[in-house]
Amino acid sequence: MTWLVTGSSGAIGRRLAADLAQRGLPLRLLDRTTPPTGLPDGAEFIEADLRDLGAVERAATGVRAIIHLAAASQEGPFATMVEHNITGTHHVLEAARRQRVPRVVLASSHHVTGLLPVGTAPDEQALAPDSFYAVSKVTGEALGRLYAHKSGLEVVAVRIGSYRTAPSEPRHRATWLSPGDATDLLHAAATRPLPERFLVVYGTSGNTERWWPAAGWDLLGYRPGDDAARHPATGVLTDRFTGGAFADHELPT
Ligand code: 15L
Repeated sequence: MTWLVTGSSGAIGRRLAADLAQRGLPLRLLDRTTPPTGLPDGAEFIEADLRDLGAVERAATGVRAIIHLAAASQEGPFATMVEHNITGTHHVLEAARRQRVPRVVLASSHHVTGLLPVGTAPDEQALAPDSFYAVSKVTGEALGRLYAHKSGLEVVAVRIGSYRTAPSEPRHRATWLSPGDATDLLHAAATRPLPERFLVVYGTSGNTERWWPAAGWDLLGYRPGDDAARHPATGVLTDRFTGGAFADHELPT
């Protein structure tokens, strides 16, 4: 059965789609723009906007898992976050409920705890969003939990760290998520049996200096292959908060 990937033309989506296609998975890719690098062999592409619930529902027909990556991925005005991230995530979950898609993986963000000072180990309750963007991701997690409870969907929210080909700033020693590890983690989140219908995990590589717990990794069978410590040093950490620059931005108007 088909897998649906939203935001498939973005950085994570393009690499994920290529990797999943290589694993032989039938893919339906959804984005507002066609991928600049072309489609993986055999993948179907749907040009659609997540604000259009009907289009999202059609895309979810006959799907076994949705990996929902599409989002405004930087800080921006509150209205933009509501329109694209909160409404977009609601539409994905609602489409999954209507089309009886068994599993949805939500790309959340470590910024949901970005106002915790560096060195603080968060637990699942310790939400501290560092931006309007992070508030939209908190809301996405809340919607995921609600739909898992009320509709029988299984939902895994992955709090993605810093997705980069290689660490490039001091905080990436803790926050880095390599492309290969991202594919492994998102694939596991879409397939592994879950003890409960809702799960939240942090998404980083196996960084020796990581700040966040690995809770849920064993459950998903996620064994990261990369560690930022194996890359050249990136300088001295000056960030006070785990969210880095997001925590220092003024609120946009
Ligand atoms: C995120 O969640 C953002 O979407 C991305 O643009 C990066 O800035 C990343 O976090 C990060 O903090 O490195």
